[in-house]
Amino acid sequence: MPENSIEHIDFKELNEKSISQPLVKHIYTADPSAHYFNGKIYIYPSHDVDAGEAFDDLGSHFAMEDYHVISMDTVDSEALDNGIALHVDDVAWADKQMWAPDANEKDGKYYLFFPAKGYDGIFKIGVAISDSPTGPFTSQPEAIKDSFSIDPAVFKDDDGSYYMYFGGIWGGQLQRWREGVFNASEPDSPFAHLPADDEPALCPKVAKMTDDLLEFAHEAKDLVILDEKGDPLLQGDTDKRFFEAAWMHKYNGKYYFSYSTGDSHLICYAIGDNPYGPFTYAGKVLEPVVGWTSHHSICKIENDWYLFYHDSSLSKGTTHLRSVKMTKITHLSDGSIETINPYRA
Ligand code: FUB
Repeated sequence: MPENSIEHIDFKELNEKSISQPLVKHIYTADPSAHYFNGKIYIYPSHDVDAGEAFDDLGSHFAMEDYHVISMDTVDSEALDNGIALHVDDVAWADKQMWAPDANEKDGKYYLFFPAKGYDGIFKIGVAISDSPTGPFTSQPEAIKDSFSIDPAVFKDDDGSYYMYFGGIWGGQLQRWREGVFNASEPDSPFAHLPADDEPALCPKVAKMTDDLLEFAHEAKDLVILDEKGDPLLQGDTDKRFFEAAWMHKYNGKYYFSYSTGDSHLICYAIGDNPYGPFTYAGKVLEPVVGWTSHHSICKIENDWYLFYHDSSLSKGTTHLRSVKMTKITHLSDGSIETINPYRA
């Protein structure tokens, strides 16, 4: 449901048709990365605000300044806002745009991974550490060496290795890193520097983390997504190719890489046999939500799997004022994921 149709939406009816309601309503939250740590649910979202920035296709209106961690005792409990966990003013290298974060735990310490623009206008990814899953987090003085672009998701594999998946095109600047260095040439347009529609799509990136979770253990690699014939998806496959919002989960020994298709407003997934891929496109997780962006995470809680996602229904379609929601998700017996429609017919 792209935002250009919002004038036709009856929001009262839409709320009644929504399969779930916002987890919190006193602030706007988006891009939820959910984890189940020590028997409790922790959600690491973006904290949406209206900073008065003009709308553009580079996402300048997403001018977020801090992160709040949301916690829940059980899937049916009230969702609690634990206050400011990290503010951009406390990150020496970051200037603005605290976009979609993730977190993970190792040896009793909690690591918040987050993208932000530096003072040079280039997105990098940073790490901040806390003794508590709800923060407050203390940032490292520098961004992760050789990090770039947005939307980090850090997955812990069964052998105790951690991998970061990241990247985002258009405002996320992934297209400017095609040669391994930031391409600063004009124009500064979301549509410049992209492959042609009949060329392989830009790939999300994957890097194993060092043991201390503070750096990449190797240069980030392309995560290739293949179509059913075994060919890489093309940039013109806009209803299937990667745009942003990387996430990884493991189910029955297979690796499920899920992501947003951005301008076609879907959450899709691809399946692989190892953390690096290649992955084969497998279908849709979530149909379009109200608002331009779609961003999610998939998390096992007790014996069930849940999709955490966002929409802009609470703000009546304001695309940068979103609300985090959750709903159960089903892996079918053939390993596919049942597609969710966020609004009943
Ligand atoms: O919240 C800002 C950006 O919007 C995120 O980084 C993207 O994934 C999209 O949801």
